[in-house]
Amino acid sequence: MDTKPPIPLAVLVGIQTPDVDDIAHEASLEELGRLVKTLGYEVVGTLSQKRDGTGAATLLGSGKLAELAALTGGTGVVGSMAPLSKSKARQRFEGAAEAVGPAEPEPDATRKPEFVPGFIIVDHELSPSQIRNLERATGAEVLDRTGVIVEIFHRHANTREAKLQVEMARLKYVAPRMRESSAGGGRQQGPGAGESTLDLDRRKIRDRLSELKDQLEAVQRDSDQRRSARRDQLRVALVGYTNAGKSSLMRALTGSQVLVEDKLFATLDTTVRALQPETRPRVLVSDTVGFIKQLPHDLVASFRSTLAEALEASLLLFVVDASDPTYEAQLEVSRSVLHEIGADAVPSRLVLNKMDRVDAAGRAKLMEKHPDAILISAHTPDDVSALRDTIIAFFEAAMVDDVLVLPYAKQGLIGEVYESARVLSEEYNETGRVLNVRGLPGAIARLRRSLTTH
Ligand SMILES: Nc1nc2c(ncn2[C@@H]2O[C@H](COP(=O)(O)OP(=O)(O)OP(=O)(O)O)[C@@H](O)[C@H]2O)c(=O)[nH]1
Ligand SMILES: [Mg+2]
Repeated sequence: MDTKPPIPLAVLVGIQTPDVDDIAHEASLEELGRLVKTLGYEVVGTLSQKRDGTGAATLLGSGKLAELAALTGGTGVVGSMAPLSKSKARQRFEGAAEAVGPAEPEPDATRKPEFVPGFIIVDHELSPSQIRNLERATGAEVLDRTGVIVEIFHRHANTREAKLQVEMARLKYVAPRMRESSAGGGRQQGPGAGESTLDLDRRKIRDRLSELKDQLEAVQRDSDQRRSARRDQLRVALVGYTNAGKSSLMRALTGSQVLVEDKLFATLDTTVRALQPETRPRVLVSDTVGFIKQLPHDLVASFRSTLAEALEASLLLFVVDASDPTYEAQLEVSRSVLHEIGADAVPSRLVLNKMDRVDAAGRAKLMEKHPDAILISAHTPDDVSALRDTIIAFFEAAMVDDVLVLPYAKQGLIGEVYESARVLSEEYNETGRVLNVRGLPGAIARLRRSLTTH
């Protein structure tokens, strides 16, 4: 069968609290729209509500709620008798509990004609009961920003480590929502009677989480080993908001074919490649997962190890899309995530990217505001080559000259020396090969240790 499933349609709902101005509110909704698109849904309408607090049962006033329900074909009231089509959180949990099976968009087509939006996406974190109430009133499936982000990570995770991490984050997100939705669920019949389905589900989730934790630890031991083999190498990491152009710079700097897409969260795994043309010693560049505002806390925690690459770099290139009117807010978010994972102690340089889309006046303003920043377009080879020079200069400044003696019995280690330091000259004496080297102090100390131990 080659009939494509219909594209799920969605309505966006923005909640504007008094602390958020119109521009930020619009930008946030626009970003949510892009996230929803990344998920494969089509946005067919947007609705905004100004709100003093966000604790209300449905978050929306009755007028807006009726407006929304008219779009989705619901009743507009939270009547307690209105049944939920089927516990959505439960369906999602069942999907989540099956190893890492993809949960395709659930086109909640039950009873709905194709052109009626089946999804409502709220640009705010919702409590489980707010989700339930909104679903009752609108007849559509409701997701909040966090739910969308968790879902994107779930679909895009590639490596085993990322998959395990995302499944953990997803279960943690789904579990409390499931609790509420299945709270009315009956008791089990037969064996195990007395244990409600809810208890069973909770136990299943707990078991699965501890299983995932064990698997993750094993995978992480492997990657820790790989990382420690790269310790003391010259390493720079590209970090920053999603869609800022990190992978584009990675491509340009290393000649690698990493994925570049005009999509949020195109990259979910860290890639490491050598700076091209190659230097001596080599400089390794890491491309990393992008940040976004309100990144769910569990995802921040679970991506700590993906970002461990960045943590161990000697230099962070903080990439920003300078052509985005909200770049400063994005910069703020990225800074706070890096702070949260403890990476703010690593030396960093601000890279204002996409300057090809900024006019002369904008450029002047940026230069005044960020005098130390590197202004660049990832699409301009001269800019990329200047950035390469900056990276090299950073490491050169940190390098020291020293002398290492490679005993004749240890000639096999010469490759290691060349890998982590630059050999300026060498001569032979009665003890072995005497090498004048230049490298990072840590790398030289490590080499000296391996040359003198037996
Ligand atoms: N005009 C312009 N577009 C750029 C520039 N750099 C990147 N882009 C575009 O911006 C979009 C996102 O680029 P990516 O390199 O995938 O961004 P990223 O930071 O890796 O994004 P994630 O992996 O999603 O976090 C793509 O469409 C790129 O072609 C630039 O300097 N100028
Ligand atoms: Mg990327």
